[in-house]
Amino acid sequence: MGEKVIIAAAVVGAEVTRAQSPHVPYTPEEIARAAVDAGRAGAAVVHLHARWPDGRPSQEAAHFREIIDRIRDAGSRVVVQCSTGGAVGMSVEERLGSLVDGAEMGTLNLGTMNFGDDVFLNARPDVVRVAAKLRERGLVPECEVYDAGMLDTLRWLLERGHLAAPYHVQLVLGVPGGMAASERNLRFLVEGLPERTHWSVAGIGRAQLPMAELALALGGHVRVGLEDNLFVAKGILARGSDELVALAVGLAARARRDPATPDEARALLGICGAKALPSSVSPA
Ligand code: KMH
Ligand code: ZN
Repeated sequence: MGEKVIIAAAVVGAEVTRAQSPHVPYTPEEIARAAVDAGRAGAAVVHLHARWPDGRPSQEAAHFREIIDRIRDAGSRVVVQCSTGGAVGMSVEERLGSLVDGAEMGTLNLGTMNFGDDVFLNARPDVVRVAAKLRERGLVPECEVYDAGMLDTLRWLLERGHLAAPYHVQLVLGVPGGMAASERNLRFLVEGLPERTHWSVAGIGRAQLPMAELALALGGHVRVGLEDNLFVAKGILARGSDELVALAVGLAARARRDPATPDEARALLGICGAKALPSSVSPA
């Protein structure tokens, strides 16, 4: 097989609700199960948010701890990435609650933008603060890029030493208010990345699988899952993020790309040695 592809599963997010799909996980137990299932289906990384039992977004450390403990108790070695984006309207302080022991990566949102009818606030001093927190905790940042100017912020962070390798870039395309999920936009962003940057695409809504297919062809990595898209096909809800991961695995096979295992993803992402897994999780 060909070059490895890291498939990430965004299993819950902060926006999608049970009113939209009964398959959206809410409790730590449900979110952990979704993560473990996604790992079994071929995801190497899980992008985690948390919820209160009624579905409201949560950045409570206790929720993230319970989710991670449950993932590891189930024997999964999947790479754990915690969201520092949380939900619109949360303070940065609140958003940082997710960076608990056991996290291996954390997201770093690179700028303020319209997010649907809301505003997702990421003032530059706050971006610097989150970057510093990730470094302090020894976590590999995943830089979330929604628009072209955020690549300039990425370069600014690198030049000023606020960010250094290893880091990963997630190109999130199709958020209303951000860059549309088009081939032209993806190619433009990829060309603008700093050299040797590894990148992934998260297409929103029905763009998820087409963007994944394009990323596979262009040598990038992919993110799928219910956070970004609830459907496996027009009008057919995904029963879980694992179904979307399975579709991404199929696309990878067609593109002659080989899904990375969690440990291969750790090596590619520079996580090796960053965080030890509990001894209860036996080597793959
Ligand atoms: N929920 C969005 C406002 C992240 O996880 O870092 C932000 C988000 C990005 O989901
Ligand atoms: Zn997220």
